[in-house]
Amino acid sequence: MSRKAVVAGLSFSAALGFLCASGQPPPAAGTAQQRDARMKWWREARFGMFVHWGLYSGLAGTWEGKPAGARGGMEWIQQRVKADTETYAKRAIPLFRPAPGFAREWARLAKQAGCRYVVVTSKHHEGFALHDSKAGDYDAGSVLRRDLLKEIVEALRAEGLRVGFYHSVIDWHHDQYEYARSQQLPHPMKGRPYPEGRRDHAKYVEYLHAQVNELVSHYGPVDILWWDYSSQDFQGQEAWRAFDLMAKVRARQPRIVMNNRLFRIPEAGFTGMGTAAIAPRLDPRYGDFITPEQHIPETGMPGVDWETCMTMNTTWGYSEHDHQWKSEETLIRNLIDIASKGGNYLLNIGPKGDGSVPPESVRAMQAIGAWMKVNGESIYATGACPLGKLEWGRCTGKRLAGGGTRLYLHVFDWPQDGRLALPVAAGSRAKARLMAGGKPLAVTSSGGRTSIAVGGQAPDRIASVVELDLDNPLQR
Ligand code: H79
Repeated sequence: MSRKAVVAGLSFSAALGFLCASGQPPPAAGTAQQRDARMKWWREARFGMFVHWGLYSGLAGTWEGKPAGARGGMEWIQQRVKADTETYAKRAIPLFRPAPGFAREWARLAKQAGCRYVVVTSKHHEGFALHDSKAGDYDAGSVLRRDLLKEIVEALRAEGLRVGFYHSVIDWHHDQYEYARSQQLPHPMKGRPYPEGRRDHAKYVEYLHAQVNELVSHYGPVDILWWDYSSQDFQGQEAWRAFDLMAKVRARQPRIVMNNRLFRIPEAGFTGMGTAAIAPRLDPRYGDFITPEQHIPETGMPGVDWETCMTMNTTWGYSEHDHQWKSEETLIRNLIDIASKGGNYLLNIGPKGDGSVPPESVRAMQAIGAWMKVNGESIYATGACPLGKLEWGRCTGKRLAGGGTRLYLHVFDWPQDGRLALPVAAGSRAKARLMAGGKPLAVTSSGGRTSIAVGGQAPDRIASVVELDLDNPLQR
C-alpha cells in the first residue's frame, strides 16, 4: 500500500470523530495533505542525532564519589539516588560547565555523520531547562546567565540541520508538580508527602505551557517537538492539558511535527506501560509519529510514521562508568535495518558537563558518516523493502520517474559463490551496479528468482550496497 493511501485511510478514521476519555475533543491534526506536507522532510531524513544534556551530564553517573550504576539511564540519577531537588541542584550545578563553542562541535558531528536533524533535551525529567526562561528560575538563563538552547539552535542551523526539542512533561523540580497523581510515573520523592503540605498541579501545567511557549516563540522555526512522557494512569488532557498544549504549539509553528508521548492510550498507539508497549496505530490528532525506544520493531509499522531512538552505550545522559559501546557494525546495520522497515533512526550522544562529546561517540558518528558518504542515497528518501526477509541482509526501495523501481540491496553477508540471490523476478531489462564506484553487474532472472553476479570480495565489511533498477513498480 502506498503511504498516501495509508495516510488517507488514517485521516478517514479520524474524520469519523469521537470524544476522548476526558470528554474534550482532541485538536485537529489538519488534513492528510497538510500532514504529508509537514512530514515530507522527516520521512526523507531517515537519520537524526539525539542529544541528552543537562545537570546530570556533569554528575556523570557519580553520586557522593560512587557510581550510581554501571549501566542504565544516568539522566535519571536524581531518581536513582532519591535526591530532593535542592540537594541535587547543589551538587550538580557546579559540575555543569559548558565550554564556549560546544554546540558547534555537536552540529559538525551530526552533519558529518549524515544526520538531517538533531533533537536536543530542552528539559529532562530533572526539570532544568537549557534556555533562558522567564517562567521560572531553574534554567540556564537564571543559573548560568547563558541561553544554551540559543547557542545550540544557532549552531545547528548554521550546518543546515533541522532542529527538534525534547521536552519532558515529567518534572522532578517544580514545587507544584503533583507526583502522587500517578503510580506509574517516576519521581524521586514518590511515596513521601509534599514538603509544602499540598500542591496545585494546575500551576505546574501553567509553568509547563509557559516554558513551551518560550521554546516555540524565541528560537525561530522549530521542526520537532519530542514530548516525554505519559502513563496509563496520568496522561493527555488531564495530566498536561495536552490538547491545548499541542494546539498552542501548532498555532505558533504550523509546520512542526510532534511525537505521541503526551498520551498513553490505544488511539495514540500505546498498549500498556514499558517502552516496548506500543502498537502500530496512531490517530494523527495525538501526534505525527511513534517512538519505539531502544528497540527496532520486528516488521516495522506499515502505515504509521515511526522513529527508533537508541543509545550508543546503555545510558542517554553521560556516564563515566558506562563502557558498553555498540560496535560501528551494529550502529550502521541498525540504521539500515530501520530504513528497510520504513522508519527513522534517532541515535543518541550524551555530552559531558562541559559539552564535549565522548570520543567513542565521535568515532562512531564519523564511521557512520564515512559509510553514508558513499551509500547515503540508499537511505535518504527511500521506502521500506518490498521484498520479504533476505538471508544476506536488507533492502530499501525508491520509485523511479518512469514507473520502475530502484532497489538498494544492503549486503551484510557477502555470498561466498559471488552470486547474490533475490526471491523476485527482475525482468529482462533489469540493471545492477555496485553503489561504491558504480561497477555494472550482470543480472540473470528465471522462474521468479534473480541472481546478480557480485564477485568474490565484499567492498564494505559492514554493508555493501548493490543498486538494482527494475522496470516494474515493485515498491511497497
Ligand atoms: O530520555 C530518555 C529516557 O530517560 C526517557 N526516554 C528516553 C528518550 C525515559 N524516561 N522514562 N523511560 C524512558 C521509561 C523507563 C525506562 C527505564 Fe530506566 C528503564 C526505567 C528503568 C529502566 C533507563 C534506565 C531509564 C532509567 C534507567
